[in-house]
Amino acid sequence: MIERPLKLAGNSDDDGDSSVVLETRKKTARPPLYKVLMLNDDYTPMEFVVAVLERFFGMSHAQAFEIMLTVHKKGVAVVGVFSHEIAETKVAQVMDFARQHQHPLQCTMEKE
Ligand code: TYC
Repeated sequence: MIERPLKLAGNSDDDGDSSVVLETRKKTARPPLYKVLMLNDDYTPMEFVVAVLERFFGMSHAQAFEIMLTVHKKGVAVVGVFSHEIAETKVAQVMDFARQHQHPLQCTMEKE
């Protein structure tokens, strides 16, 4: 953790002395980010994956198709990066939607 003195005030009267008040301040840590990953399988229809990426990740049809093909060819792709809470929600939404439609589509998250 980086600490640095924070200058709050200095004497500007010209009576010869000089002083500053120093305070240590911790820099505000940014919250950790989580990658949401989509996994390939042999059964989920391509169009279903495209629809998921459009619906839950706000992708255009062209973007969604491109990412779906990456997953299909490479086995996995990052489909978004979010705070822990948002990532958990996206994963749950995708898994629920896939289960409702009886597709084995898998979605996970991992710390960036
Ligand atoms: N491999 C699937 C098929 O050939 C398509 C697919 C793509 C499935 C991406 C899952 O995350 C996935 N029907």
